[in-house]
Amino acid sequence: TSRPIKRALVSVFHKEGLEVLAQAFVKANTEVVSTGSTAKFLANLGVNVTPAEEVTGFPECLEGRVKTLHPHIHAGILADMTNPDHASQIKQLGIKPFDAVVVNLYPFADTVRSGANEAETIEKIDIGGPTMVRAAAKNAATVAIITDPDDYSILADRIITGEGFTLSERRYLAAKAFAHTAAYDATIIEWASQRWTKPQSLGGKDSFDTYTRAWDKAQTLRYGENSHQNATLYIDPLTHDDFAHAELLGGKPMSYNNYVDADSAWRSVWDFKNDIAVAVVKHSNPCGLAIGTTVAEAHKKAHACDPMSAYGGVIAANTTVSLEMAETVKHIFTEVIVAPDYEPEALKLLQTKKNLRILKVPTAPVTHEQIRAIDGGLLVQDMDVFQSSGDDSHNWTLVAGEAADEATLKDLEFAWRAVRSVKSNAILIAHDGATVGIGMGQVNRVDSSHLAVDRANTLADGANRTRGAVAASDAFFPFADGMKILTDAGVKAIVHPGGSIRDEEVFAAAQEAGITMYVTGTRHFFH
Ligand code: 93A
Repeated sequence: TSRPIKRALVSVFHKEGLEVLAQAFVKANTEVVSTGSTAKFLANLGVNVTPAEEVTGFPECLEGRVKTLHPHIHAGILADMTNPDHASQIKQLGIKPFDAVVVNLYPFADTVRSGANEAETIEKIDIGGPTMVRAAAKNAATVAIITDPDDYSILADRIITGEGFTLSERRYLAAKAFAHTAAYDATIIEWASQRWTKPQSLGGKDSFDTYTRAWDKAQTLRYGENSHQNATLYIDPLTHDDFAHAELLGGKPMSYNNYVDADSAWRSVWDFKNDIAVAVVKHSNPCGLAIGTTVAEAHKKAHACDPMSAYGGVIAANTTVSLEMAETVKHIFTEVIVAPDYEPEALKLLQTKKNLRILKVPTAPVTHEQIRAIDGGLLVQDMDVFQSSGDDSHNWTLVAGEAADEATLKDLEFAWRAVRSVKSNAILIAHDGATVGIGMGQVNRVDSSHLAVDRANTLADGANRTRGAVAASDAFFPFADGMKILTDAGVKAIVHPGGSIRDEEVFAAAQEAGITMYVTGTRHFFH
């Protein structure tokens, strides 16, 4: 099934690595057909190249948009030479078959990332390249398709030895090539669908019949959630300064769990766009979240919520990490720190901690879709962000007690934002712009309330941190019981979405307990 490579078509945007191929072509006296600048490049390396224009008998036109889109090229790629009919047809037509096609495509994603305008970007949508790649891949029966420069050396080898590739090798290369053009198209879809949304004249909301996205492999991780699980990080090919592209300024490579926790922490702090915020996260739940007048103060307040759990945690800040904050962090065993930047002295100090992964992410997270795999399917939803009218305290409804004073209302607003980051069922107790007790991830709201109160008070060296504090619940209280645990502990104001069939019962219990209660009408479940 091996087919020696006597005639090759080469058309590549990136010329790196062509030297090894050129040497092989010269050595084996391979017939080479090539496009404009690739032909020049190969000729300079001593290869005897035939320009594509000579094969097509047609000049390159439309500023290069039409170079290889011609039957003399495409029948040469698509002729299945194991089929006598094909062989005789192309012979009659005076078309010679190709044994190998080497193509890499216009750098569409690089062009988008460089900030090029729309017209420049459109010019970098390669049409002729993917056409050749797909044609050659379809015709793996007789053609070898090479799209990956890492495969040049093996191709060179097989040219020189005269072996060519076996059918199973050509088929593998074909599958790889189809993946390459599919990812290329998916990247174009991502770009186009962001810009070219469905106009009113075509009616309805945007939604394609297939879910198509390209993700570039960024790194193979050491392992997944556990050491027996393989894991890979894929990144958006069109972005460059978001969390997944974070710069690692110190410490060991990021692990799977590090990514999950740090992403969670990063999102938590950016829920507070108008404040300086710091989050300490463990197992993707905050064990402390606070705002402050300085980043160091915010960190101290966040850490104080639960110093025990902060051990081995992830810290995120939504502003430059100061030397003052770094001096505190230095003494806390921390897996990852993520921030938009670091004061030079702070970075130097943190870099002395060899195991601390230091991530720099210059831009705030962008609202994106969230993807979760289920058996045989994919759930895609909009990311949960603070965008509903119920997230604005002006629209809250007072359902028990007196309207909160300014300071209490500020704490309620803080608690409402902070509870978004906590896995459901979530109860969060806060005071003075900091969490003091978090009850996360329980299967009933009573346990979450207990947990929040217990953590607040057992971790406080005898101090009572719930008295006079406020609380938020990510969803309604189905009964008054969970709420009562909070009021019994001295919580003076509660905010929650409301919407339970027993709302009146809950409101009455709040009234009886003499606390202030607001409902938002908006829920922030997080599972
Ligand atoms: O502009 S195209 O969409 N039309 C074509 O006919 C065509 N043929 C090859 N792009 C085309 N190519 C691409 O040109 C290849 O995919 C490759 O990336 C590039 C190589 O052109 P040159 O050899 O002139 O640098």
